[in-house]
Amino acid sequence: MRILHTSDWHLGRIFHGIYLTGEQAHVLQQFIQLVADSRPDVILIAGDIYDRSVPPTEAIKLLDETLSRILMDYRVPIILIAGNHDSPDRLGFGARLMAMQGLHLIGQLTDRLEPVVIHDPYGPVYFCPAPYAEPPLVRERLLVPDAVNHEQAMLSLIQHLSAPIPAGARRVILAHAFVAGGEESESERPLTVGGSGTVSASFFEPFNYAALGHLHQPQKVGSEHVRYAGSLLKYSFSEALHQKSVTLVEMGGAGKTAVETISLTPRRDVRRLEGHFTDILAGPKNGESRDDYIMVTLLDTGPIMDAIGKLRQVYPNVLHLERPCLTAGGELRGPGGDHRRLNEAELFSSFYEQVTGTPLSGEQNKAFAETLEKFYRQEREVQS
Ligand SMILES: [Mn+2]
Repeated sequence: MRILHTSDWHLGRIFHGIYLTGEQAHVLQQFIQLVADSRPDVILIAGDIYDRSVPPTEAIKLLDETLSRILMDYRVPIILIAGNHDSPDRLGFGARLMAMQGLHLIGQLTDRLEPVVIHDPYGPVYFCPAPYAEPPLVRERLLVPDAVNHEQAMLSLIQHLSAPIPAGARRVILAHAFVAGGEESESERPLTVGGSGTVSASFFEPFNYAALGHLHQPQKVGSEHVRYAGSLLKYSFSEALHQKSVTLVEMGGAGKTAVETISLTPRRDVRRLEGHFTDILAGPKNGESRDDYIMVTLLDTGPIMDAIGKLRQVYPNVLHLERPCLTAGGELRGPGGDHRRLNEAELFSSFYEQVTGTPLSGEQNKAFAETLEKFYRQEREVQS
């Protein structure tokens, strides 16, 4: 059984004010070519298909085009689960009809959730799709009052999905979760406000392969067969040194897996440049593209007139400029440094303290976290 694992496409993503749909189409073209070349038996997409619950129409068209070509031109079945950025109901539209064509869309969690079975010459493989679901929803839908946190909710989901699988049968799980031990990037939205929301890596050990989504850096967690495929593109400057890829998994009749990562090459790279103004203005070195998306950190201390305008004459896609060494006469810096590095809870508490002069109490912090989580839940489930 040959499995192609990818995740976190985030179609419709806006990066520093720029729609990335064109860049995403470029990389998905490579993905389709990879499907044509490697002829997998199944494709697994482990959540965050879209960047938000109501994606722009260009993103919907891109997903439609990509999935249609894979299914119609190459007839490779696809199993796709919702991530924390997706609207489960919108993603799940027409799911039963499309399953008949080989497109298994698992958006909303229901008690009818069951493995998708795909055969190879050695017999069946059970693919267990665990869509992203908050603990309250897992408690309600699977009738498990113990599922009070992400850890317990994932355990309940795994038990539910594993129940119908015969002992000894080969099994693969798709899950969108923060597995403890995994390394975060700046472009993931935390699953809980102010907490980690992690689940144990040991839950995934009994599976022959775990196709994970949520963390944007391709990585294994603990074992070789428990893996994040990583995002389609670099979605923050903190990922400048990542090599984005998809994972090709070869599974034998005994369930042993061999894993290979296949690099994706973006049309424009995301890079960070650090140095003095005149050196950076000298332009790209051999092999570097001036069209890449660039963040510049200037080490100069004095003011520079229209620094970003001049940099853009050399690098047209400079999206962010930092001046950490600026001493006098420059822009004012906010109290918390770069606000883009702060999460919502940190932003709110710094705002509150600035306005009232007193820090947030533990209780107020908790109230803010609960309100924000409720907001995210509504955003995923209700028209926004
Ligand atoms: Mn994601």
